[in-house]
Amino acid sequence: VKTRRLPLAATLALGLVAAATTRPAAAAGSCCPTVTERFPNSPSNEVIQEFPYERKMHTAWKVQFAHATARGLYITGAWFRTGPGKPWMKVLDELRCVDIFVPYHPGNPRFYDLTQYNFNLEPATPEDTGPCGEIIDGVVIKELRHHGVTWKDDQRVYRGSSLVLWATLDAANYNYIMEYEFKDDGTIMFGLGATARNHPGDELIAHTHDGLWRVDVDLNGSANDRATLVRHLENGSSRTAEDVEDPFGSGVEGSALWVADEYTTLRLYDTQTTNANGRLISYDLMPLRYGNSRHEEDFSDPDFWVTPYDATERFYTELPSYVSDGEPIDDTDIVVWTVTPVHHLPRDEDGTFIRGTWRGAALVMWTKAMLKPRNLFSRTPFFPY
Ligand SMILES: [Cu+2]
Repeated sequence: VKTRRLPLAATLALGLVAAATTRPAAAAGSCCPTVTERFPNSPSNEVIQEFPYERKMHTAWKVQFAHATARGLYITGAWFRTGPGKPWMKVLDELRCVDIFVPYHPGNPRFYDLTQYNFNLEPATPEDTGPCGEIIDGVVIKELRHHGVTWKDDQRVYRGSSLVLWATLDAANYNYIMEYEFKDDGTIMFGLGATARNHPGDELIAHTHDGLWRVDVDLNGSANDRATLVRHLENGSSRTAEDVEDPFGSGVEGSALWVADEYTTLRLYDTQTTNANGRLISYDLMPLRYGNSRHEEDFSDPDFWVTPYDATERFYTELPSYVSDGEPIDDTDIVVWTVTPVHHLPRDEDGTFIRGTWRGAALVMWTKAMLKPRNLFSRTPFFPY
């Protein structure tokens, strides 16, 4: 741990939205905020993280999570507070990786790492937590992570932080890091990091690891959700461009492609909630990926699916049948499904055979998706107005 003077923005407290009005000082000689105990009245599966700014609480996340065999780590609820005195606003209901599809280039094997096996989370180690983390339930790591510059304007700058919850799915030889990041500006990032030992017998065979996600955004509550598809279009020789926004699936459940040229964005509104400027609040779902995974399986053809909420619909591979009856999805409780694909081309950095035994660990390869707030604030967060 380096000893250095702390910038103001780094004096964050791993904190609690208890009645406390004074912030604990940062630990001397540490780049970490002081880690305090969890709020005693919180349920054991809940963490609350404040992001103070100029000695007052500015934003905060309250996140509930769960973990289970064949499910790994998942989020069961998340609420955000946009400022001091503002109420908690619900953002997420369940956010879960419902399967991980792993097809190998020769056609076989084709693993479903969550629904085909009973994999558990790997016990967390002190080395997992880093300097600013703690272990919960022996398997979940909660950390405060500095994510760099949030905004900068000449001599002014705001360096942001995130509450990160992660755990490692022990998929036999393989490991998946399941990570959920809640940024101080309201952004949520989620994804899988693929690592550990390449499949025995297939160590040098290329494959993909497709994280298949069920994303239940319940902005300001479960009712009155609306999904639209936003596309960027260039108008050829006129040199103009436009962005068009259409109701997802014309208001009926279905699927859509992510088109890189169009910056395709799935926008998720609450139709009844506006910010101080009178604009509807929403979250933009944006993939952060290197390519698209397309396989023989029908569910892999599109990149986004939207269905009405149905507690019995839990399997990504069943999506083509879920949407076949064409239920309406506008201004109701909806669920979004999307994929975070990792393309794994084995290389020597993954490991090597030493006297006939494979030794090494594939360096973590990430693919994520981002939920970015739009008009959730009415002006720039953390800006010294
Ligand atoms: Cu792999």
